[in-house]
Amino acid sequence: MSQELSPIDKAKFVAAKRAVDFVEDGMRVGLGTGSTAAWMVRCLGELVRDDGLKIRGVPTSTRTAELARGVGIEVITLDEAKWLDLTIDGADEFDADLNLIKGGGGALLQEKIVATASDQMVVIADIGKEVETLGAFPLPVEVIPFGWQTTKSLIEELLISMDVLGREARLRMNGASPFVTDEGNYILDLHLGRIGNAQQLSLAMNQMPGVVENGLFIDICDVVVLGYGDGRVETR
Ligand code: ABF
Repeated sequence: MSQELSPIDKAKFVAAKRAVDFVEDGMRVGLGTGSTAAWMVRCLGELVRDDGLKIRGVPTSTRTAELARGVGIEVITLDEAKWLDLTIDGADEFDADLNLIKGGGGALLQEKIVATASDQMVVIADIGKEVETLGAFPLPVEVIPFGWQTTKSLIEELLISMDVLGREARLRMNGASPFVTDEGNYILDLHLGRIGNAQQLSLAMNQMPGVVENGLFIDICDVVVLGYGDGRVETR
């Protein structure tokens, strides 16, 4: 299958295929969102169908839930699972400490809840996601629709007080309307350029009443499985 793919899809596919080696019979598995995670769900579906692998999956979005059911994975809720053995998910950026930016696909809230309720989080990524310092990818922040413009102003003030380089916060749109998450919230994308102290920024933003969660995943990821366009795979 991988031979017909473009280099970027091949990188995503080989990372996903390697990552499913972490999955064992009987596990409760968190299923990430995004194009790389979709490869992983398809690979797991093959194992369920062809090898009789028995797992229960907790999806991180309605998109992933539909895909998982479609490939024959038993889907349960996080509350039914209570705790997960493993989560496999994509990312928008990762650094040498395996800290991440996630949420480009709009599912960061469920992704963070699921990942933190897992014994292990494995991230699958193509080489383009590796960065020295997080922040070139706009940082998604999920906010409550009520008073979102006030929350945006408070975030911008925080960025100034923390001396963050870029300070522009943009409401994510879906055509002419705001993009709405699975949880009914909005997303502000923060164009920061470079995030010097990711942990401090994450904690400070999450203290604001209008902020639900942000896309910085600090000390959550255990392993990154990195795919290359030529089919090589590395584990970090
Ligand atoms: C999810 O999908 C997100 O957290 C991240 O924003 C995105 C990565 O998408 P892709 O795998 O399509 O690059 O994992």
